[in-house]
Amino acid sequence: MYLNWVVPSYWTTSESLQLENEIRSAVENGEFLFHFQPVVSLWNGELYCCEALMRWQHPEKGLLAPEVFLDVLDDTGLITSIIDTLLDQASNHREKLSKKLGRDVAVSVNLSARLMNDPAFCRGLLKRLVAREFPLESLVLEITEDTLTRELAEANEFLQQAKNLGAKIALDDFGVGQASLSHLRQFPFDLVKIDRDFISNVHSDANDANLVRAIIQLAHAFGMQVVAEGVETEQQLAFVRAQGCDYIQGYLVGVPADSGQVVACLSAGRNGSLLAT
Ligand code: G
Ligand code: MN
Repeated sequence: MYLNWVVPSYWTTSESLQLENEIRSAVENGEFLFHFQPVVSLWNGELYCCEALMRWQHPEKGLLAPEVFLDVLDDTGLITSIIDTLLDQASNHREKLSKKLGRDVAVSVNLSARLMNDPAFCRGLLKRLVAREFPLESLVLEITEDTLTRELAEANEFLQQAKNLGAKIALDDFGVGQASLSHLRQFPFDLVKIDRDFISNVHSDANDANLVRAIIQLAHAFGMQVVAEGVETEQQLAFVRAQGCDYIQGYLVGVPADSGQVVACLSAGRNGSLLAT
């Protein structure tokens, strides 16, 4: 399902200036779009939600992954211009999915540390969601650990507000980066997503297996549910399932694809079942 996937391995200084300029015009030309990747319940095999993942439909280079452009979008603040595209596409996708399956399906969106620590952005985000009549109980907000290392007060207030309105809050890429166990007591997350770095080696590396097992137990002790990211093989699935993991995401159950392709793959008759239980 992957299209022309091009990820340059490095950029020189002049290339990165050129990249910034290209990104500015790409924003103006509406070249950024969102793909959606299923997150599947291990309890009933059904689709739980779809994560919106940003892509750049570059006119010459094809479809580019976030690694190529996300830092520039974020550092320049241009990312705030994409938020309406995100909310429009997430909202449409949620409606199409829910219609096809005859039940509410959530959509999850990623919020960078920069956005979360911008009070005006946080206030505006809630207004935009309300304006779109987006049911907050069908929204998962994914935040990365680096959000928590900055001044938390404003983000915390926004996250609590969104949670009070029914949104679920997920701690993304748990275990890599600025990991601190104290984050788990700083905010009542609904979900913890285990980074795919840990999942990929659960069968060959006893340390990774121990870490994944411990993270699942730890999150459950806090009343949080767990998503294993980057599940690619039946062995990885069997491992996380045996540890009581709640959800999986990864190529085994669905690659990120455009909304139409994801909806077409789901069979309404099986209630969006993607996995045998
Ligand atoms: O680390 P992070 O969760 O931000 O990575 C998200 C990216 O990982 C997405 O852009 C997606 O294309 C990719 N991805 C999603 N599922 C898998 C998977 O099962 N294996 C690998 N290698 N990459 C994945
Ligand atoms: Mn994410």
